[in-house]
Amino acid sequence: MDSVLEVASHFRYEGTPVSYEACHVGHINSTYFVTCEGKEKIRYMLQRINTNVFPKPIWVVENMVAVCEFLKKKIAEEGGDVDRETLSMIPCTDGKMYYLSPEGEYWRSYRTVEDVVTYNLAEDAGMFRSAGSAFGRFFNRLADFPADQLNITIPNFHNTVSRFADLKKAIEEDKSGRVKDAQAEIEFALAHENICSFIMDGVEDGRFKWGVTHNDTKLNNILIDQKTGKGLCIIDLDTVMPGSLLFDFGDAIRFGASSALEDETDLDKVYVKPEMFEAYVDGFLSELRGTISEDEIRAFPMAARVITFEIGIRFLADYLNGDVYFRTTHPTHNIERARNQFKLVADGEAKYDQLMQIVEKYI
Ligand code: GN1
Ligand code: MG
Repeated sequence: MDSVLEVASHFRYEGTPVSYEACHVGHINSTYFVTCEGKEKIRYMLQRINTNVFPKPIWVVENMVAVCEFLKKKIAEEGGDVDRETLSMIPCTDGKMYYLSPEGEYWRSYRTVEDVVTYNLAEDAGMFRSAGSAFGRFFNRLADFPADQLNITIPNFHNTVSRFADLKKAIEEDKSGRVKDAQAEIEFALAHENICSFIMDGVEDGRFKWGVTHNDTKLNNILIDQKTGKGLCIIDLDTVMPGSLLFDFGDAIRFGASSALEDETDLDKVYVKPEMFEAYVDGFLSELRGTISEDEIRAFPMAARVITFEIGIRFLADYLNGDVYFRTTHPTHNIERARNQFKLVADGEAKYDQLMQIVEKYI
């Protein structure tokens, strides 16, 4: 692999890159914090784009540049802090917004937003409420972004029907001989095929709008201001693409309304927390009132279940394919994650009436 400091030397940083540390969050790209010394110490984030997942890395960078520029204008109009409320990408010495190394690896960089925290678990409803309003605000700010200018970095990213077809293919091919070890999980997945088309059906018949969405709304993709505790800056813009806001809602609940981390293996510890669901609904709708329809609000509990199922079948398919997509630390990692997600699907099913009662309060 490229040397991180050598790569860093190709970016127009203030000061000289002197040290770096790896950041182990995220299943896809490789991320480093680079410290530069000059007049002051400044930290930058340097990321190697995973070209197995993003075969057209330049498309990812183009989207990020366009979205960040657009957001900066909006934030300035609102009188916000353009340096902290969205990412500031750093050009390379040749003016490009990415660096292509002689080894053929693509790198991009932005300035680190300081004095923020991120969470992998929502322990506090107030904080998860502000996560909901941060993603609602993000959606609103991008409402008039010219969606046709976005590159489709991963086609059918949240098309659960096509994700299900991918799983079936993985089962048929059984590339790593693991089908025999995943019988219960495969059975669970096959028994839930009927929920896959829930969101796309609503999009096709016009009940659910199509806008610009983030598509990876995990709680740890929000930088939370250490001083105010408010959701400050949305990161990981790799999959910003046209979509339904139910994708973003569902993914946020999947991750943040869970009682446990995505790779918790003690399934008794994994369940949906209705109080976190409610906090997120409250925050999300505080920003989206007027933009979102009653049909969409009523679809919240199902959307959360569908997107949780979708990520579950993606983990399962990757297990069957031999762990070629998500980063894993051990051979059963992906199937453990799939089990964890399926437990949430089943619990969301059992708590459906309770979640619907919450949602009805907002209609
Ligand atoms: C991946 O970027 P990262 O690691 O947060 C994945 C998401 C999944 C998530 C599961 C491009 O996100 O779709 O929901 O893992 N991103 C991509 O944790 O596939
Ligand atoms: Mg991501």
